[in-house]
Amino acid sequence: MKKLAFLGLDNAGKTSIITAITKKFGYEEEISKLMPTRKIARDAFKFLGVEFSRMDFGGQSQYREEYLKNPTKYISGTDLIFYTIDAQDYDRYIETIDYLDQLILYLKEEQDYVLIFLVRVIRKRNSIFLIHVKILNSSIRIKLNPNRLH
Ligand SMILES: Nc1nc2c(ncn2[C@@H]2O[C@H](COP(=O)(O)OP(=O)(O)O)[C@@H](O)[C@H]2O)c(=O)[nH]1
Ligand SMILES: [Mg+2]
Repeated sequence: MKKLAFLGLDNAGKTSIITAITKKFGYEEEISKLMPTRKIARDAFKFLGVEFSRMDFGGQSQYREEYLKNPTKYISGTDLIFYTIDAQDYDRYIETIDYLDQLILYLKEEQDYVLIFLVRVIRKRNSIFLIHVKILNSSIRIKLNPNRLH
């Protein structure tokens, strides 16, 4: 069983991305009605014979505090982490980088995981996702915050 986690601030687009990936077609209406995720929404699926468990981490500040207080309980053993940022939410860049920074501090102690950035951009007129994916390896992680991660 592989564990996937979607993390990021509230309103970053995590649940929308999961919905779009899962449904492939006709997801626009469902996305337009999404409510903020409460705590963690879990589901499971099978792909190419491999079982995946997927966790969509609600991103409101009280939840974030709880995950960071007890990361072993929530994040430990995750194979693939999708950290989602809303590129158009300029006012929250510092808040999202701060959350990512704290997660990375914990992840430093974890082994064998892959961190992928999903940067969401909404084109208002036709509601299309543009997803830029970047894989971080350990050397890039060090670059993110050289003072604290060495
Ligand atoms: N117009 C438009 N709205 C979107 C799109 N994707 C997400 N949204 C809206 O953005 C808001 C936040 O998305 P959500 O997936 O709930 O964020 P989460 O809190 O990170 O799970 C929701 O109100 C969605 O309806 C899109 O492609 N176009
Ligand atoms: Mg959500």
